[in-house]
Amino acid sequence: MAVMKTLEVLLSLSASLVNQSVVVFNPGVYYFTGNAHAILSPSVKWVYLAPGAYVKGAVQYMNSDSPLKASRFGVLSGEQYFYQANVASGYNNNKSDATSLKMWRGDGINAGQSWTIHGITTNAQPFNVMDFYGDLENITVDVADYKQVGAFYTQTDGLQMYPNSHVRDVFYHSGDDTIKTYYSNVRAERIVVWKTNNAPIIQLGWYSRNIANISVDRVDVIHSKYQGGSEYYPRALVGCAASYEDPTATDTANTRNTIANYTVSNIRSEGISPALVGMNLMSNLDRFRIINSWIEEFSPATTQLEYSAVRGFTDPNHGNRTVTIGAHSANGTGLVIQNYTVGNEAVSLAAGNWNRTSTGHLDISPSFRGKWTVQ
Ligand SMILES: *[C@@H]1O[C@H](CO)[C@@H](O)[C@H](O)[C@H]1NC(C)=O
Ligand SMILES: *[C@@H]1O[C@H](CO)[C@@H](O)[C@H](O)[C@H]1NC(C)=O
Ligand SMILES: *[C@@H]1O[C@H](CO)[C@@H](O)[C@H](O)[C@H]1NC(C)=O
Ligand SMILES: *[C@@H]1O[C@H](CO)[C@@H](O)[C@H](O)[C@H]1NC(C)=O
Ligand SMILES: *[C@@H]1O[C@H](CO)[C@@H](O)[C@H](O)[C@H]1NC(C)=O
Ligand SMILES: *[C@@H]1O[C@H](CO)[C@@H](O)[C@H](O)[C@H]1NC(C)=O
Ligand SMILES: *[C@@H]1O[C@H](CO)[C@@H](O)[C@H](O)[C@H]1NC(C)=O
Ligand SMILES: CC(=O)N[C@H]1CO[C@H](CO)[C@@H](O)[C@@H]1O
Repeated sequence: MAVMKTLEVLLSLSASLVNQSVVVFNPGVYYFTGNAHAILSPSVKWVYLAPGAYVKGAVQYMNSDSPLKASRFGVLSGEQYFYQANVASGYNNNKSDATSLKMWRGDGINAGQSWTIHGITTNAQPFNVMDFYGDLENITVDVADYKQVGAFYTQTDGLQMYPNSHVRDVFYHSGDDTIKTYYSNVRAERIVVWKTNNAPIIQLGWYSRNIANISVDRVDVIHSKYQGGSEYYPRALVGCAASYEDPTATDTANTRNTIANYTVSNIRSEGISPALVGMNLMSNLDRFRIINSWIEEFSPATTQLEYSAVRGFTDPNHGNRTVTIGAHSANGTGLVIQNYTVGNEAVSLAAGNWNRTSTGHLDISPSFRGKWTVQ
């Protein structure tokens, strides 16, 4: 194990740690400057940030054959970086999904690897907080007691949850896709969110996805600061953005793909809130349930943020068919909203207070009549 001293972090971590498997930051303040970050030696599997360690930098794992880890109660802070700092552009602001700096990055990931992050706080990220590269279908993430603060910018996403991930006890201050459910067999629970303007809080869009068995339970939105609704980039508690490549197109579906067996439960939103759902569906939907949701109050009507829209896109490769809801669900009901309350008022079909202009503000495409319910 290598114990870092302040001056050493300015040296190339790759060169100085060739045989080390653990890097330890003891209590103290460390910095890499705004145009460097820690590209770790391939031998390094574990970054240990002791309580009281405050590291101004970003971490890039280069190990391709071991479980990876970050732990203890220190802070990793991106405060020295420009917004969207692009490593390939000298850390200047130049947006690139591939090379803008992630606070946590892993390169050359192989099947069977995992990443554990326990206890850590990430501050002031310049871009997506975390992305790994390589075989992302076969890496899993284990997150506990994680805090993310200082979302001063947009593009301040939450963590990726690769297949079979378990994410719990998290605080997110986030300005973009926050709880990102892009993969199957994921459980996310006990998440407190302070949301700034961009993107839905639970995101499952951008591409047509074939995913199943996802559970998001006990989400407490303590504050949200959306400025206005957005049709293609829904601002809602649960949402699917339209196509990443062609956001205003509605023929971007793949009707071979289905989002199934997905449950959001016990989601509460305090204060002025956005819509419950905003879905531009590029996949079929089956057994999608939103159970026990509470919205304290909606944003003022001028923002158009209160409308829950669900609309289906067409698939040009399969006869321009529109995606389906409920084709493989009990009673053909693919979207079940159960126990939805706004303020003190329970919203349901039976109570007749669900539509666009009444309490629930659900504006679901008429073509899906009978395929969804609110009860
Ligand atoms: C920004 O990044 C793109 C590639 O993503 C590159 O072509 C371009 O030269 C970069 N611009 C600057 C100013 O570095
Ligand atoms: C669903 O995902 C959980 C992990 O969240 C996993 O334990 C379980 O085995 C999965 N179920 C199926 C049917 O794959
Ligand atoms: C969804 O769950 C049902 C019931 O457990 C199961 O029969 C079905 O195969 C699952 N669907 C997918 C796509 O995993
Ligand atoms: C309905 O949801 C609320 C939270 O909004 C919860 O407190 C309540 O227990 C739920 N009711 C049932 C019957 O589950
Ligand atoms: C699908 O829609 C496109 C654009 O409207 C049209 O050109 C094409 O002929 C349609 N294909 C089928 C199979 O209907
Ligand atoms: C299917 O619909 C029937 C009649 O409306 C209802 O009694 C039953 O509970 C429904 N089943 C499910 C699984 O929702
Ligand atoms: C919406 O629901 C309200 C309350 O039930 C009703 O008065 C109104 O006519 C409905 N609007 C539409 C367009 O159906
Ligand atoms: C090597 C390995 O585990 N590959 C798996 C990666 O994930 C895909 C999709 O789930 C599987 O089909 C592969 O078998």
